[in-house]
Amino acid sequence: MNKISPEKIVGQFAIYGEYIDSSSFGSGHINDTFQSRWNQAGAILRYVHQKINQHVFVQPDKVMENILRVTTHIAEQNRSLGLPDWSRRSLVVVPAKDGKPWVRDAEGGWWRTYLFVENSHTKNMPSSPQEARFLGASIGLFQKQLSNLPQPRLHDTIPNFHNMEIRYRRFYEVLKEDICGRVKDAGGEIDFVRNNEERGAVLIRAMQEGRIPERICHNDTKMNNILIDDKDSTALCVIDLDTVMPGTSLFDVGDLIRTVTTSAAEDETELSRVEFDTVFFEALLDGYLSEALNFLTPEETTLIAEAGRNITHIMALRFLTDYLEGDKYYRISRPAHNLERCRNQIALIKSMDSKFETAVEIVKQLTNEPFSKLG
Ligand code: ADP
Ligand code: GN1
Ligand code: MG
Repeated sequence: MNKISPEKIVGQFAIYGEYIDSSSFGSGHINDTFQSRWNQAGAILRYVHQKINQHVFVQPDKVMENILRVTTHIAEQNRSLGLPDWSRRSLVVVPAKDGKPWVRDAEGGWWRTYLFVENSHTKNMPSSPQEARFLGASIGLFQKQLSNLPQPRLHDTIPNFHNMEIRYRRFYEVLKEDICGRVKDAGGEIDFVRNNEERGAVLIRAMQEGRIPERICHNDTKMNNILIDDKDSTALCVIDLDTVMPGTSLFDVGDLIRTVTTSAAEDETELSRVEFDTVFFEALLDGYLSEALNFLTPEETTLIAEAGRNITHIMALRFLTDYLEGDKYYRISRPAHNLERCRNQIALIKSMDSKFETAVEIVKQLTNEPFSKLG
């Protein structure tokens, strides 16, 4: 539960009407999210308010600068394409009454407001291959639409966010310090991440060596960061834009694979349920490549199957590090939550490993004979 209340804050945004009420909203791990309701001449409208996590995003003004540029650019492209509902297809920032895209609270916190995208929902797992396909297409489109964002370069809101060399360095420091005395409870998980360090660096090395290009990407494309249209289950709007910054397309496709092709939630503790599903994998990539195939390089497509287990590996390492460090980063709802998440991600990597050849074959077929199978 959120202990903070948005009531004193929301009135400082340029929202017309009479405030009715507000409540906690969503299930993100990072920011504090609320919805509010307003009576606008008899019609009830909702808004989304977020208190930005300043422990994670140390320069919220830079985050908001990126978000304004990205959302404006995508909205312009959707408008010019004549897409209906363009204001539901990218987040719309509601300014404060003083014109700024944020409001500061008495404790120095940073708040922002978005139009509420009505008649949409998020999910932690897809219900059908078709839904997976829509999700993949939405991230392919997102990357495509941002590929012509004018200069300057976006800010690195979290420098080295997916840099495994740096993530490992931090892990070894935390392991050595063992400030919570938890190392003894995580022996198997620690061994796994130690034994797999080399392959964990595969994407970051490909970037460092210039084998894959830098592109603007989202960097946090887990499926509940995509709003799904209630009406037809199409993927409507990519949200949670705090980490949109330069990276590789493979970070996004990797996080989609991690979250869309698993048969269980990220914190499922019954590990026999955690399985990599190749049918969802094929559908997801079929959708993604329908938008992305003509801008990806051959080296990028070759690494797609690897990207799924690489991002899952990053998450296993990050959850484990946070557990050992005393749960400073991710919101938890039970004491060993981060260790459970780590175990789950390791189980998913093992399942991905056991079907890796099939995954590679699927990517090969889709990239030679793109998006033909699912119609
Ligand atoms: P976090 O960074 O904590 O994950 P998100 O930006 O992902 O926060 O938002 C948390 C949740 O709030 C989302 O999963 C989604 O359910 C909901 N949400 C966020 N923005 C909107 C919006 N503009 N309209 C409707 N729902 C939203
Ligand atoms: C966080 O913000 P949210 O809950 O959508 C995290 C991602 C992780 C994800 C794991 C800024 O995403 O990197 O993949 O949790 N976001 C940040 O569920 O660290
Ligand atoms: Mg989120």
